[in-house]
Amino acid sequence: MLSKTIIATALISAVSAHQNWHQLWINNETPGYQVGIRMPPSNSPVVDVTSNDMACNVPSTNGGAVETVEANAGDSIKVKWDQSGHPGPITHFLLPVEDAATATGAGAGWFKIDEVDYVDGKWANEIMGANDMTHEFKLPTGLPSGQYLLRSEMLALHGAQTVGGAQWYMGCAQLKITGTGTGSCGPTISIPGEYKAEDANIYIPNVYNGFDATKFTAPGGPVATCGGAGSAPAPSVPSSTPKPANSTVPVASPVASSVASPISEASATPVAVETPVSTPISTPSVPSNGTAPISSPPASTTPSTGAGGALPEKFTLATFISWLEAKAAPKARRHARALY
Ligand SMILES: [Cu+2]
Repeated sequence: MLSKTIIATALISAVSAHQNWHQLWINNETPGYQVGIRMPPSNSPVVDVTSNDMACNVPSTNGGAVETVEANAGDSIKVKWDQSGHPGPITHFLLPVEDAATATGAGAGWFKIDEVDYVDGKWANEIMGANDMTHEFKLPTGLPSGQYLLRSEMLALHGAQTVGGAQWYMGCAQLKITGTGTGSCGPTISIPGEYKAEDANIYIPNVYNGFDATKFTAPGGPVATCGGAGSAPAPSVPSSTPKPANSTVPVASPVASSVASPISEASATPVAVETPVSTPISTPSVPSNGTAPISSPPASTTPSTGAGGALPEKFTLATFISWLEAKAAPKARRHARALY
């Protein structure tokens, strides 16, 4: 029989198997897997909102080799991420730059062009899970021609009950956009700078207890509008409303098919869990009490797993993960860089 320590070690690494953005499509045509996107050296999150890595993640080890991809204002952009059981929104930002191949992205001038938070009882990651971890949106029609960094951000809230516990996953694509816009887009924000560790949508003390996800709005301000009269803000988000037919089991198939998914690893370990492991980390569905949209430890239905608390004799995987995270909190939040 495995000791709790061994299981804990296995699960900590499983839980910390994170996510990256790997591919984009422009009007349903892709330049290729990991083409046009700066790949960070690991799939670990950034957790320090003051870090320059908040802009485009940890600098790629193949810097300079990334292709800048052509697109037109108004084009449809589809992104595909790794499977994610981490609850939270997805947002997209653009930054006009002189040279997309060399700009670091850190600093002022970013503007938001797309956002999906918590829709119809599902976080963006769950909605994407029902769509092969893809999400589609459009470039604003009023964009001026030029080079841009396109930043895709998935914020994970499963640790947001502590300051610094929110996890940021992001990547930047390099785009050369042809557009007819003559003005600029705004409002703009600075990355880093805009996000503060204790912002109400980043540090959420009650994230597991009474938090109303339906009122959540992702960081970064409102979606921008571009140019002068006649230009439109980012059009609606085609894939944010998945086919209703899929909506009852948003993450089932990706979980089953993704070997790299932390859920698969977790379920492969011989942990004695009582609940089905189909969606252990992400929210299985809106809980009956309706107050804890982020799955893990609804205090009303599972034994307390406070930081110093002991693990109960029988426990669900969600409870165990939350117990682990509480137990290893300081390390777990910084684990990322060290473990990968
Ligand atoms: Cu992770």
